[in-house]
Amino acid sequence: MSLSINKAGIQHGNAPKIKGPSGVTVRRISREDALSLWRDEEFFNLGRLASEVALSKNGNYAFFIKNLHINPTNLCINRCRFCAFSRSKGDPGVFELTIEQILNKISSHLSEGKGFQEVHIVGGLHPEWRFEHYVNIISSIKEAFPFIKIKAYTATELDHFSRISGLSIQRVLEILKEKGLDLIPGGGAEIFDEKVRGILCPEKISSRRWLEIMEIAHSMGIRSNATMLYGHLEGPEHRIDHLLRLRDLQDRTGGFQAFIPLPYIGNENKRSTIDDLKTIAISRIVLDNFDHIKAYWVMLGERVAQIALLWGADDLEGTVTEEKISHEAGVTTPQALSVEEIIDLIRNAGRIPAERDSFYNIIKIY
Ligand code: V47
Repeated sequence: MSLSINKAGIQHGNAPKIKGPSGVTVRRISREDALSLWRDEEFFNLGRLASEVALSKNGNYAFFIKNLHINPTNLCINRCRFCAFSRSKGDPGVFELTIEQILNKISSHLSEGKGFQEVHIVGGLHPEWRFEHYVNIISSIKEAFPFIKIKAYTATELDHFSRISGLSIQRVLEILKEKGLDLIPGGGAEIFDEKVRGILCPEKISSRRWLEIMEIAHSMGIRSNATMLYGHLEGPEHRIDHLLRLRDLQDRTGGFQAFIPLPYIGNENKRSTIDDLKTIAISRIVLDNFDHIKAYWVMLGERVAQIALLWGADDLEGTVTEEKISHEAGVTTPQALSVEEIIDLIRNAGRIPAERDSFYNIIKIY
């Protein structure tokens, strides 16, 4: 496909237009357009186009949040083959945090003066914990720290709660929301293509179920993110298919806040910065109804995440602290970045650092 960036705009079929600040126009693109953009487009053109879209949506801002990731347990009945984090009973390195330990982590983090906005809680599907325990984690955090927003439990975990409790997803979510759940992280989506998913993680919920759970959450006013795990068995056509399924759902619900492409950690030989940046750029262009594309520095690495801010991303996630999922898989990024480090990354990329809350309200511009 020929793509040209000029004052007259970028033409992709007849779909709706997005207008960039420099007058560039992008139309909603089809599966075929997206594939040919991926295959044929000159790398820098792709980056400029994606950056135009990002600028048109969020101006020159790049967002971050002061947050804390907590994984309550790594015991998991699923044991997906790509996941280096999960353990079975008796394995070395198993951990199960008590609610008291979770609360202590939060309060010691607060007392270190790292005032933060949000806890991000995801973990394994524990073989014995009951739904009530997962609910108590949320209610205990909210009771002790009512000012902290709780982003917790992926669609995979929510499906597990529904199975072990016998309650519908709707009811599971009602209870969690009542006890303090504020929003849902985007994990567990992996790759939607049924064939690839069937090899990558046959034990995981189906793509259809993941999307259904998100649709129910959105219909209840609970916002969420969406992820895509790439760089394993899939090809570009599977990545684009994944994006289009998300775009379709977002057209119906509008409940997704951010999309986060996650590079598979574990086969570094297969990874390249070009691939990471192209994935961010294509995501930004295809997901014309998503406000935010997050470059998750923990998995991308700080430098690639920084460059991604010029390839369509507008969010670096946050200070994070104690990330375990990708560190178990061997990433060499730090466990946390300070606010100063994040601000420097954003400024040096020529963007304006904007500290945000869980719903992208700006708290402070640096
Ligand atoms: O779903 C597991 C992925 C996800 C590996 O919503 C791996 O704001 C790479 O979803 N290599 C969990 N990825 C993390 C996640 C997330 C992270 C940051 C922000 C948000 C958000 C969500 O991690 C899992 C899985 O796709 N994962 N193992 C691995 N070896």
